[in-house]
Amino acid sequence: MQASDQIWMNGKFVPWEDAQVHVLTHALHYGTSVFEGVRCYDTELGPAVFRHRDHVDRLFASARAYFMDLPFTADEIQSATLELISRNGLRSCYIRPIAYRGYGSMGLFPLTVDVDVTIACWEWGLYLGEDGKRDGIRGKISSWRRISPNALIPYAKAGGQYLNSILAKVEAHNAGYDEAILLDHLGNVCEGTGENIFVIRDGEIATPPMTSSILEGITRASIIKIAADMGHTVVEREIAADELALADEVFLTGTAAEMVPVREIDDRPVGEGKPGEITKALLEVYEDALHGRDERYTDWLDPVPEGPSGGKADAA
Ligand code: PPE
Repeated sequence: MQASDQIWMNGKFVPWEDAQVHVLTHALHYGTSVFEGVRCYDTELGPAVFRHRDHVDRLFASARAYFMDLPFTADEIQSATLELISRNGLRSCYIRPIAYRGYGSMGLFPLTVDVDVTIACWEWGLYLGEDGKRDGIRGKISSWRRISPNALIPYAKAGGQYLNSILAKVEAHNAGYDEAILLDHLGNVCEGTGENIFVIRDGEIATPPMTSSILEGITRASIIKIAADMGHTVVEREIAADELALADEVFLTGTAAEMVPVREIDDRPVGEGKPGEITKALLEVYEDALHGRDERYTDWLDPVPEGPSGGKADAA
């Protein structure tokens, strides 16, 4: 990965290489962490974080789901992130805030273990590649089902939950596909390993609802808004697995991946086997929104204050 200069750890800016944890950190053993993936773009307004507060709010919602009290406020996390980007002298980057049960005691009762919070940011290209975004990717319906609300908390973005995504990702990769599409425990279409999914047929844009065990994606919400503003009908409804075979267009959305057309599912072309017209039109407006080129969506951007960047790390 592409290292940057500093990482924010529990209120201090430390050099990248010093941001270490003990091997008996609780989260390393039990997955007791909650995190976010956020992006900062080089926009018309200068470097700006996309839907920053929505991500911070979701971090706190995930933490609540696992009984974690963060020792910082949402405002503190948000302003620490902006300062971190500025100190690292980055104009565009991926941002990873994480809150986790730290070092102190072992065992499955976690409430006695302190919660640590760190924020890192670095330059990270698109998750499914630039060519994936341009030409579309090849998807495989996973034999793994998405974690169900009977066992975990699908709306939370928690570290341990990603073992489910990892199983699906490896299976898809080993079978020669770019990404897995997971069904929920009832067999309805759910999402990718790190992206939400949209399915278009006869002009209707559908996406699975909260009740299909999705992570309620912020990119998903942005695309729903943009599509509605473009006059499309977006329906949040259960999508049967076999609807994928009938779809005219399918695309995935996520912060790391952004918006990615799916050109093939299980070796069957989606529509004409290339990104469709509605997908391409949405992608164009979405790109404009990310880069501050569309006034309707500039409220989604949290500008990084200009200032002397590259401040020294705090003493350990
Ligand atoms: N579902 C899952 C399971 C998921 O992890 C993400 C984000 C989404 C949907 C889309 O949510 P949003 O980013 O708010 O639109 N996945 C993050 C982590 C990916 C990773 O590889 O790490 C991300 O995209 O940053």
